[in-house]
Amino acid sequence: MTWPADAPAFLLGVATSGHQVDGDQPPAHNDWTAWEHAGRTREPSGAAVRHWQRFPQDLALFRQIGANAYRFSLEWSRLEPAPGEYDDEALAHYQEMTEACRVHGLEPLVTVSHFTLPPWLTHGWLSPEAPARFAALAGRMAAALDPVRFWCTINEPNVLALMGYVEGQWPPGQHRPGTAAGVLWAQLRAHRAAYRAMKQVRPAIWVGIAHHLVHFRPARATPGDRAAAWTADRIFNQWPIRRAGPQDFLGVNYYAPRWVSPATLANPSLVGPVPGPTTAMGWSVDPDGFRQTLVRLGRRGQPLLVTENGIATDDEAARGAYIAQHRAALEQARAAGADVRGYFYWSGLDNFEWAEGYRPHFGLIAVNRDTQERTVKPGAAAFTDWARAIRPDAPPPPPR
Ligand code: IFM
Repeated sequence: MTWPADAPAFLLGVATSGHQVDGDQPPAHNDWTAWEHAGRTREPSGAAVRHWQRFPQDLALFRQIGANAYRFSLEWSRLEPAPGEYDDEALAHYQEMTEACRVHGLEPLVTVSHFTLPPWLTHGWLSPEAPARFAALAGRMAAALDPVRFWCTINEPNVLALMGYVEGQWPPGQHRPGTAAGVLWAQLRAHRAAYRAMKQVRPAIWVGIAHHLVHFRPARATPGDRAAAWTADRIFNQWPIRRAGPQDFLGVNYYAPRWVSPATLANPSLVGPVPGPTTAMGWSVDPDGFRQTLVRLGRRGQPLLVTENGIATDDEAARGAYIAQHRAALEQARAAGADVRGYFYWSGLDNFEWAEGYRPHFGLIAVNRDTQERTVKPGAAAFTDWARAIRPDAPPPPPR
């Protein structure tokens, strides 16, 4: 695949997803609004950060902190409110957004599906028509959103399957590992069909999946724990990558390691037990796990895009350190041969963190949800430092 000649050589961006930032979606809008209105989250997403209306201002801020790229997602329920019926106004909104990205010097990377599903897909990804309907939507969007050259079909298929069908904390709230495997497989089939549909209309675009990768570490230095870490890596990380079919790049969402033993494998959870200090999500900080993940993945010989990496914290020194350490880890992985073409910090804005509501603060930009006022955080300076190293015209960093 040829990298677009006029795209930045390295995409340094920020990421968001529609449901987490757009706001003002009616209760029956998608599976998440229904879940929120059933009281299954800490609070409902409500007005979120009104990115739907305020995206021009937000894009200007992303550029101001040094980004040259922006990853955001489409909302399937808005685009296809009933099966086969597409909404022109929603499409026009996304066309405006992608054009605005260009105006602000941000290369758009668009995710077609980031967790939320339309209510008419009654069995979610297990609905027999889901892969074909999804592929039809993806093909239409690739054709209609002309300036977009980088796409993720689906965000974190393994996390959706785990949280919705094993842990039961996300819709549809089930505890059925066997079904989770089917949900993961359905998403991978949907990706394959979408990939074909998108490439048919725009052969030169780059299409991948944003894979959530956990760095599994053995809880103790015993053969049993090592085998558990190896098994967890095969099932959670590698299986989706191998079975997804064609991907022009491997999207990497990396946050944290997890320590595993045969006992924790039997009771899968993304979180804990975690030794040492943790972030507001209870996740440990492990930049070397990031380096190792990139180096290992890089051996597959495919370009990598870090589609998400970030920290939930109110400690801006910790945010700055997290970014600087993960930047160093990424640079070491590149020096070791991993073909990493970009990095997107999660997130550009504080936003709705699913079951956790608005409490975890991942953003480089804080949002006062009463006034919707935006403030660049001191921790963003580490991101701007990085931008200035690759883009000498980037603005000076915000005060630390
Ligand atoms: O907020 C999420 C995002 O939607 C998917 N990746 C992980 C982030 C932090 O939990």
